[in-house]
Amino acid sequence: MVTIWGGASSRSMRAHWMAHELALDYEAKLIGSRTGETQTEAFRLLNPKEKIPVLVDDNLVLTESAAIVTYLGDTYGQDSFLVPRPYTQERALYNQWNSFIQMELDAHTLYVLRKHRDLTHLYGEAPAAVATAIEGFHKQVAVAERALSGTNFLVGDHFTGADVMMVTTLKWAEAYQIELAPGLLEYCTLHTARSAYRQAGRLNFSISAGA
Ligand SMILES: N[C@@H](CCC(=O)N[C@@H](CS)C(=O)NCC(=O)O)C(=O)O
Repeated sequence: MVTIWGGASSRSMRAHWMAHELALDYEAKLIGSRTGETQTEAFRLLNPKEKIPVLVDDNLVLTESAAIVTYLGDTYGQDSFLVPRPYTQERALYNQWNSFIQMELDAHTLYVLRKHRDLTHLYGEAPAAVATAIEGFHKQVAVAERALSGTNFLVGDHFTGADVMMVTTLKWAEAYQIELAPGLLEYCTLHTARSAYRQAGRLNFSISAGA
């Protein structure tokens, strides 16, 4: 049986949302970041990065949210089209969006705000890095806004794991009071109305992250 570790974060939401899209019967172990639960000996054996989300499926352990989303679609949703089939142009575009989201909208931008605005007691103050992260987010997210004008989907003509990645990231930005263009807000409204999003959200956000 699949187990997904982690809750309370946008990144763990990606994993739970995809599992719910697939109506997967899985076990959720809702541990939060900075609660001490990612530092237990048992968890560190699974993920020495001490981070969530983590997926365990038999002897496979995955510790990156985008890899988890793609693995779930590939393995449990072959007829769902939630992840485009390998060796297709759609798959190449899907991979590109996921890399873009992880690097340009998440790691280089929102996560910089997380570290140097919310968690200054751990990572220190860096006002210049915060300012350029916000600027960088606006510049990069405009690319997504243009790509989504006239369509509700990042890849092809249907919902995919790339939309799971994008919507969770935009909701994270919103939670940080970053103003999103109307087209991106409409895109979020459409996809957050999906029942899988709502069910996964109730589960994922039923716990809190540590301070
Ligand atoms: N690149 C990883 C990032 C995972 C990550 O940084 N997770 C945070 C929560 S959103 C975490 O577990 N932090 C633990 C901590 O800082 O104690 C992914 O996308 O899964």
